Amino acid sequence: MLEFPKNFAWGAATSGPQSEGNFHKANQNVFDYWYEKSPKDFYDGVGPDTASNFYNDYKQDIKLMAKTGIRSLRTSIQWTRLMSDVDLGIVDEDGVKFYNNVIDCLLDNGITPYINLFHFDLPIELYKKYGGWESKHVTDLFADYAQKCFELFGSKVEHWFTFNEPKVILDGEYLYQFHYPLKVDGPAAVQVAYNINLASAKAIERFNKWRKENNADSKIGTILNLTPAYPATNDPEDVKAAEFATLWDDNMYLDPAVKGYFPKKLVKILSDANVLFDSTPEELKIIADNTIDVLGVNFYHPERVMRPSVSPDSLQDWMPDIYFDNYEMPGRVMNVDKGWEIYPKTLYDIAINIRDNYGNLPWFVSENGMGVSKEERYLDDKGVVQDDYRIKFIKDHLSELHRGIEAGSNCHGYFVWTGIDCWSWKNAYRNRYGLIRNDIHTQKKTIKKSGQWYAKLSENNGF
Ligand code: BGP
Repeated sequence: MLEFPKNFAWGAATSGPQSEGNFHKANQNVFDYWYEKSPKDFYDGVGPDTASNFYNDYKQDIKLMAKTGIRSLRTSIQWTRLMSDVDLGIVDEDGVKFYNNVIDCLLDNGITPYINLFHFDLPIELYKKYGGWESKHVTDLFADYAQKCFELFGSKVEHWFTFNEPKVILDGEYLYQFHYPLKVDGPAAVQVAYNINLASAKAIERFNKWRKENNADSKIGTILNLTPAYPATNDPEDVKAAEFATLWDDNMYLDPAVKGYFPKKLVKILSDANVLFDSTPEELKIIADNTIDVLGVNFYHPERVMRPSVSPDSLQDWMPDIYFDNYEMPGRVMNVDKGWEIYPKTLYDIAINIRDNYGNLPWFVSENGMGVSKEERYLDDKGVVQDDYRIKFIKDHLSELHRGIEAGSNCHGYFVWTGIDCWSWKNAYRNRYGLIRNDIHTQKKTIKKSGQWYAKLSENNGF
């Protein structure tokens, strides 16, 4: 039996835009807008309007999650639901009531809320007016919104997070065209990365002030998807490529969040390439002074890289992947549906990296899970998904995490992605990740085999 530390948080993660549905929502975010313009860009033409109907079903959904052993739920507040005017920062009473109801219902069911403030859902108005995260003004609007959240819900919420996966914002919106505005602009991506780090630090600054004034005991962090890169060989050129990929994908967010400054090596590379972000000493001081208390790590798959096939100097347009090529290791284990490698040992490597290079900061796995398409294939005659592959995936990752904890890494929780099958951006309902199945035609929710297993895992504090 692998036993986890006392008070280990067994949780699940989701987000507002992926679960709630757009009922009574005051404003549109980038996805609502994009879907309205071009539904064909979304898998099966399914948009965010209903998602998993959490807005209407939250009481029943929370009870079901409690039944599957979920003792902490990470979800997000939607800026576009909380505010009736995102530019002026005016709150919407229906939005405030909804989030109060959800938080109360979680607490009544013995589930601790972990509240994130931004999960890819930029209000479209801020993109149209100011250029979204390309604009520093938006970083101030974000800090105002964050402060409102602390004031409104801070008496009940002890775990706060500023952003989910900033790397995906860059990849999807500015580099590889899978999220609106579908740009390909390397230098803009560099500035966006900086601005998001700045926005996070500004929100933490407000939080620290609020916490002091209210004598609160709560904590704030950020959520990063870490994809450490392994070099294809020990050849120095491959090692150099892997080093850049890790600097770009992980350390560009991890270092400012935990240490308060950007990695010097990365700054030098960007500066040599003439694409360094615009910054001021005042902003860098805000970043230095407002680091996180706790880190959430989303982990799905590692990255394997090799030296680039073309020399970076011969290329005209700067893009981060001019420094490395992706490498498909022969024989690697794949989640075929998702096209992602399954390599649980990375979770151990992450645990050790945080222990040794990031001051053994308190952290937790804020997302990890197995996405499978056409999951109705695995329904038994009682209507229960027999998802043994998901149980195996979670067990394998927990084993590596446990090894990291035994080695002294300060990890205090594991949040599976996700509790209830939810809508996922462009992929809509293609990949199912839930411990609970959501029939998207009837909105009927049924606990899967993995959900029954998770309940025992949580009760026994191990497996
Ligand atoms: C993470 C996001 C989640 C979720 C998950 C699965 O990157 O934080 O929001 O979408 O990935 O994504 P997908 O359903 O596209 O496989």
